[in-house]
Amino acid sequence: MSRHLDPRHRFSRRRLLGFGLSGGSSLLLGGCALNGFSEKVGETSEPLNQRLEALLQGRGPVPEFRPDQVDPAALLVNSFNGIPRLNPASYRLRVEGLVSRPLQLDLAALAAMPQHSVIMRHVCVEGWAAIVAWSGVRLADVLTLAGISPLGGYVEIDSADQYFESWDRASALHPQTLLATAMNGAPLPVTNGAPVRLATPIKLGYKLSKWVTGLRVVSSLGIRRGTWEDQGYEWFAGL
Ligand SMILES: Nc1nc2c(c(=O)[nH]1)N[C@H]1C(S)=C(S)[C@@H](COP(=O)(O)O)O[C@H]1N2
Ligand SMILES: [Mo]
Repeated sequence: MSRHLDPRHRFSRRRLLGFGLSGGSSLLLGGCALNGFSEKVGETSEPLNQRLEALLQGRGPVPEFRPDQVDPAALLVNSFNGIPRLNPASYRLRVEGLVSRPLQLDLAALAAMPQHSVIMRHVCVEGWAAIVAWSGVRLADVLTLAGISPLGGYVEIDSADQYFESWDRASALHPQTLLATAMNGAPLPVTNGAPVRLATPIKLGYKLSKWVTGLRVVSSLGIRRGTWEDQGYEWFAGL
């Protein structure tokens, strides 16, 4: 756990966001130039424009692992503020902020939504990784149900242990980003975030909030960006 606090490791990862933004903006200029060009050449430039769209909207699906590659023993428990015990009967997931229909979803409502699984590598900056199978609902489905505003560029995530996170919209809407209620084929253990935690193959472990109690759609990032981010960790933390 000390590695999370050691400033020497703060910026050791590639700055993916910085790279993506500079690449994206030059591509955007390229795209504008191409628009005039595409009127002349017609269909030939269409695949280029589609590629540009995909880059601007975020990335596609990440390859997954096989069920026999799941390694339950490799998944360490990382909790920095104790283990909150939420009562499943009274649990509600709040969805608020820039949404047209604020929600309070109980576990039955989440279970009634389409269920998805992802088998992914969980990577913790402390230097361990584990292949885990998560199941639950897509975060995108919950945000769509709530009517996420086009102005909602970010999602803030509250947890019962006061852990805090904020995500970019594209990562939140990514089809492999789940609000997981099951792990490795069994109900999510309390130590791993029951009843609801975030799971995605596109971000580092510290972005994957456990014991999620609230989602708030916002138009810009606040002063607090995340429990670890506010101590110098990379905010985008893409994998
Ligand atoms: N609410 C909450 N979420 C959290 C944490 C935490 O302390 N509290 N730790 C994070 C870190 S650093 C990691 S690596 C993963 C660990 O998940 P696990 O305990 O299920 O292995 O949870 C993340 N989500
Ligand atoms: Mo971590």
